[in-house]
Amino acid sequence: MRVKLILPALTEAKSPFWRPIKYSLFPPLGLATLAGYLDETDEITLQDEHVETLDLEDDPELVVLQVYITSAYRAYELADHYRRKGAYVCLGGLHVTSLPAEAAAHADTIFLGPGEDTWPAFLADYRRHAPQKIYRSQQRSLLGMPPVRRDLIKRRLYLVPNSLVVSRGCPHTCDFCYKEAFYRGGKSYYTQLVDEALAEIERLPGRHLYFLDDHLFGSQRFAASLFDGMRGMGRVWQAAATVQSVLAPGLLEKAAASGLRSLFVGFETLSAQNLLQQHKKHNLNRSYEAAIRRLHGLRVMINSSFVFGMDDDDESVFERTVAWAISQGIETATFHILTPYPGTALWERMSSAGRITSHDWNLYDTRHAVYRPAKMDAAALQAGYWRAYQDFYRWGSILQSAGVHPGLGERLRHAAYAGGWKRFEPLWDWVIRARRVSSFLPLLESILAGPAGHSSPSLEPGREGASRQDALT
Ligand code: B12
Ligand code: SF4
Repeated sequence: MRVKLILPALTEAKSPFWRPIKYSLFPPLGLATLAGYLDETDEITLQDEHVETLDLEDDPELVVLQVYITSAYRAYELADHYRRKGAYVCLGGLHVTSLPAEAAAHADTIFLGPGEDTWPAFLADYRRHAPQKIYRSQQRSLLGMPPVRRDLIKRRLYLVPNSLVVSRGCPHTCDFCYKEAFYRGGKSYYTQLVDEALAEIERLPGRHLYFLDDHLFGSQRFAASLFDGMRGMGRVWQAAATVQSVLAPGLLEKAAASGLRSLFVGFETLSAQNLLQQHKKHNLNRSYEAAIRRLHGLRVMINSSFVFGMDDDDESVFERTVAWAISQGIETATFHILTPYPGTALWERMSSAGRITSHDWNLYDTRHAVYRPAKMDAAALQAGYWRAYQDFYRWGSILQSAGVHPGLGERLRHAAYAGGWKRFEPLWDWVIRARRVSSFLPLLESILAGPAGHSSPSLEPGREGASRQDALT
């Protein structure tokens, strides 16, 4: 069978004028996961429109498209194209799960939720010529799943080819998060077996890893065993977790000892009122400053996530948030405009209050206000969002924030890392066009690893030194 898997891109990612590095970071892991269920005899093509021009003149029998909200229109265009050519088209992913009726108009079969149960079921039905129109995921498990088909990934086109997920979902339920809508009808948080996760890590070449799990520390037991197992592997890695889990005694130390060098942390807002309204209760009454001190104490850099436009935010929120982040020595920040994704509790609340102002999914990219904010107007929200990025990433701010760290090594690492992402964007644009992104991975690894001789203070003496680090780099 000739199977084509496509990750469609939103327009911005293909711009002939500007290619932001974030679209060349991670390969299409979800599709490579689904490819693992295909037969050895199947002829498989995997294309990621973020990094390559799609070949639309081919003649696949089965087409699989992964649909995010911001790439939905493009995905439908591609689906219509291949259906006209006589291919059987499958649509799945987050947006299909949120709005199945919309997606069904462009597909032969749609899939709701994660694919580990529905996709093999469909393949069996398809091969006996009895596919259904819709498959809903119910059996949630990662046990015994086939290896991700990484051989289909064009590693040289990505800065971070070693992305992986060892869990799905998250134990929490924040109103604005995609996850409740996506995991409806089954478990919304589950993990791999530690041994299977470690085996997957062993299979990955090189040194750097990026865990794309929503909350890698979501199960303390799982995370602690994983980090114990990773110790001595000589990896440097990045991931995402919550303030609460950072404050949990012992876990962060294990993470740092196994190579954690930068953590994405969902601070989201400095307002308790906002946290309450969005049901992000696990951030309430937690000292953000204490979490930051713990991370920096273990020499873990912080990528802080902030969401602007919650109901307690007025126009002062941008300056206040940026000033606080700089004063804390936070290395990088990701700002978002609050976005009510269809299917979420936030969407329900905004819709019933008549506050949604746009149904153009292209604008649901966390950079546009698609609803009426409570304490400022939409234009002020958008302007403030862009100002926050400018203010946080100007050289003066980077140097001020780097100066908060006590050691010269940490200051230099801070400036190199923050500057590298945002101040050298023209360089990234050139590197992407020259298709040389992967040559920058060693630089990323050495910045993450930190100053020469650096090791986490929590390491047992000699432990990391005796690792397979040299063989891996
Ligand atoms: C990596 C990532 C990116 C990467 C690349 C995406 C990629 N290579 O896949 C980059 C950096 C480019 C990116 C960009 C953006 N992202 Co993003 N990203 C992620 C992240 C962290 C991980 C995705 C991943 O690999 N997951 C692991 C794999 C195994 O799971 P999966 O991809 O979901 O695939 C499974 C299922 O979805 C399903 N499935 C998917 N397709 C199909 C098809 C069929 C036929 C079947 C059967 C099943 C199926 O089966 C797969 C296996 O279970 C997610 C958060 C998350 N945890 O998912 C956010 C996330 C997907 N991103 C999001 C957003 C908003 C964005 C941006 C708009 C952000 C911005 N402001 O710029 C942009 C634009 C995205 C776009 N291209 O349109 C939202 C999406 C919301 C939505 N409703 O669509 C998420 C959920 C983050 C969040 N918490 O809000 N992103
Ligand atoms: S903690 Fe993060 S991943 Fe978990 S539900 Fe909240 S926003 Fe989503």
